[in-house]
Amino acid sequence: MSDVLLTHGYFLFDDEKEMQIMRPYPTLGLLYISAFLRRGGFDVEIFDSTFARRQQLFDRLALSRGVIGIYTNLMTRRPVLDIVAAAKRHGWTTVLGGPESANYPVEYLRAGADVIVVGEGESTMAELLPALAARGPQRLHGVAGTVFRDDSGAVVTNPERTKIADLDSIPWPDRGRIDQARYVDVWRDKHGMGSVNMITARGCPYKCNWCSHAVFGYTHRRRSHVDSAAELQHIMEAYRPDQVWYADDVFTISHPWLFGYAQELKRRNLRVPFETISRADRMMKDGVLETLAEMGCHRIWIGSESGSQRILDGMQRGVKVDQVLWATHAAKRHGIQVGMFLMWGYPGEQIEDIAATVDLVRKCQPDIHLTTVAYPIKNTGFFDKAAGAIVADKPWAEATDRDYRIQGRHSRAYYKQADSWLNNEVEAARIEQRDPAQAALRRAAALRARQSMAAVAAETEA
Ligand code: B12
Ligand code: SF4
Repeated sequence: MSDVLLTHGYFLFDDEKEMQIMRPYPTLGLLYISAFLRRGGFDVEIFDSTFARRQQLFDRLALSRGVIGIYTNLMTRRPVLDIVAAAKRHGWTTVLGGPESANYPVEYLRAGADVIVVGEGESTMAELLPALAARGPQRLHGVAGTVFRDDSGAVVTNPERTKIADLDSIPWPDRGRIDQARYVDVWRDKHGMGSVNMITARGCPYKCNWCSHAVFGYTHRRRSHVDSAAELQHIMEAYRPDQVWYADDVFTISHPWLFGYAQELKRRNLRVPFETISRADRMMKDGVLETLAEMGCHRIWIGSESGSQRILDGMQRGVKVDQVLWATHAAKRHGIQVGMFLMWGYPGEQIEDIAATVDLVRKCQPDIHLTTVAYPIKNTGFFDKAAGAIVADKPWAEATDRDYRIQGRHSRAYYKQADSWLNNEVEAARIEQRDPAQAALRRAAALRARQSMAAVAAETEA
């Protein structure tokens, strides 16, 4: 029997939307923990639920008992609770980690979990597993980075665990223990390019106030150029993807690091197409874009969020609208596709702010733009700001942080109209020269959406 069974609550085949998009990646956190524990002599089993059915996991749980470690994020609350319940029925000790359980330790303990690991899981798990074996789940006093319930049922929060100072000291994610090739194949079948994810840093020091910092806090730690490039080389040799995705929070956060990494890749004759995400203000140099292009960057995602400076400032985004405009044009000039992430419905947003966003995206003409209606994640500045107006329509166990309703905010239908306004306006500008008649139709559709929103806004204010 293994010392720990690691799994997560994401089942691709239950996710209709993702079945259309089909851009699955394995959860790196679990793979990091597996590699770290195995290096320390622990026996680790991974049940990667992505391509599995829930019943398969439940069948596995029925076969033996031991310690199960489950990754949590805000989308997987219900499946995680179901896994915890099934595991408990079969006599397992349940340990949860990741951002969601860090935000709701008491709720998860109440729902049957035995231990919540807050923060990085590697060293905590290495200390926790022997402690569980020796003392059981109710006597974990002193195991830093954990929350548990003692014999009397009282919740005990141990001190924080010190973060790993040298990220090069931990082994690379244990991709060999899952069916990594299947992820690459799925990507290749659907998008013509097999893809593998990796990270070169942990944590982000910026304070955008809707963003969850539950795991890494506001720290920022980087791996060395050499260690990152060596992992990339290994990925290419082992899985032969056509691209990688650097899942860093802000890939171009440190320009000296970026330039050094590019040099290291060149030295190894390694030019791998990739996509990644950044902030416009960390792209404000032609040298950065030029380097990204030379390294193989074919698409950069920019968290643009809003075209209204007032809203950006309210979000504590720390970026100027003009920087977004500059960065998108500069990326395109260097042959890099641009994806823009946008957010509707941040508190205080008026129709003029939406107009500013439409105007910005029209001018930027990104290759892709994606919108979300802002939702308050627990323990973020946005959550605290909106706290008095947040309403939970469903019980905690049946909902996610995405289901919180903010009183006084417009309906989903309203933001669907915002999408229609945006998409039609951006498309009209794109085809203007080539097809003026079609552009006029698009513009008329944009106007209709805008007018229907204005009518709703006027009604709400009246
Ligand atoms: C890559 C990524 C994605 C990818 C996921 C692909 C994948 N499987 O990796 C995609 C684009 C699909 C995605 C989607 C979403 N994401 Co996302 N994503 C990330 C991102 C940028 C990196 C994840 C990563 O690889 N981290 C690196 C590893 C090393 O860190 P880690 O996973 O946290 O693991 C460590 C600890 O958490 C802990 N740990 C992890 N698992 C376990 C398990 C046990 C048992 C233990 C003890 C410890 C433990 O130890 C690990 C190692 O130290 C994070 C931000 C971040 N920097 O982490 C956001 C993040 C996880 N995503 C977030 C969100 C909100 C989403 C979406 C809901 C967005 C949306 N609106 O649709 C969706 C949800 C998708 C879904 N259905 O589950 C939030 C989660 C917030 C929350 N409270 O849950 C984060 C934190 C971003 C943020 N800062 O707000 N995401
Ligand atoms: S949104 Fe991006 S830049 Fe802002 S705090 Fe989160 S990870 Fe950092």
